[in-house]
Amino acid sequence: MRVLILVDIQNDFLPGGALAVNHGDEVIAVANALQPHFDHVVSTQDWHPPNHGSFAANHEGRNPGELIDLHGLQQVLWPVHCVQESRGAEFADTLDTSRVAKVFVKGTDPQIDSYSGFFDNGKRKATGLGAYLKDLPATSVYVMGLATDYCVKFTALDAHELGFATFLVRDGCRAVNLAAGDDERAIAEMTRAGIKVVTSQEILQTAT
Ligand code: VGL
Ligand code: ZN
Repeated sequence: MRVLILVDIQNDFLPGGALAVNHGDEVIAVANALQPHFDHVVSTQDWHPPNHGSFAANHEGRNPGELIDLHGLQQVLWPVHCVQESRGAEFADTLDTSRVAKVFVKGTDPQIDSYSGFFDNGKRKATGLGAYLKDLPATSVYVMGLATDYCVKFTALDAHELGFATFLVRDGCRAVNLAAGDDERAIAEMTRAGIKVVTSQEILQTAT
């Protein structure tokens, strides 16, 4: 079974949001167009408590973009974003969520961040997405959403590592690009790992 994973298509990652990704809103149309062509659709949702350790505001004198050690792991500090129950954490208004069978939240533990939809950044706890996909059973997974260089990348890498044939929908992703070129570097890293890069066009042309 072919599964589409929509990564963090949430208000705070859209233009005007707390952690705005340039052109992040452009992935919504891609997500809506692709969903009817998949057997199954799931979504991840960044879902932080207000005291989350990835927020610069929770570390005195620190600013977004800085690196700290957070309980033994290197952590980029972010603006306060995707706080549980906030408007910024909601899925984009125009995202069609009617086909999303299940939402996997991540980043709920204040002590550790979670870029991947499968595990926290220390791989200490699973979100349940891996077991869920194996149970379906998913054979191939297509990953798209926000942001290419963080949550999309780590979700795709973990999917591949868990044994799913993994595809990155390139035009369905946009990057944070803290440093210029992070977008391309992330895609190169995924390609090197064995993830195949495809376009939504290619999927629609061969879709059932
Ligand atoms: C993300 C930074 C912090 C993402 C989430 O969805 O890519 N990036 N939290
Ligand atoms: Zn986050």
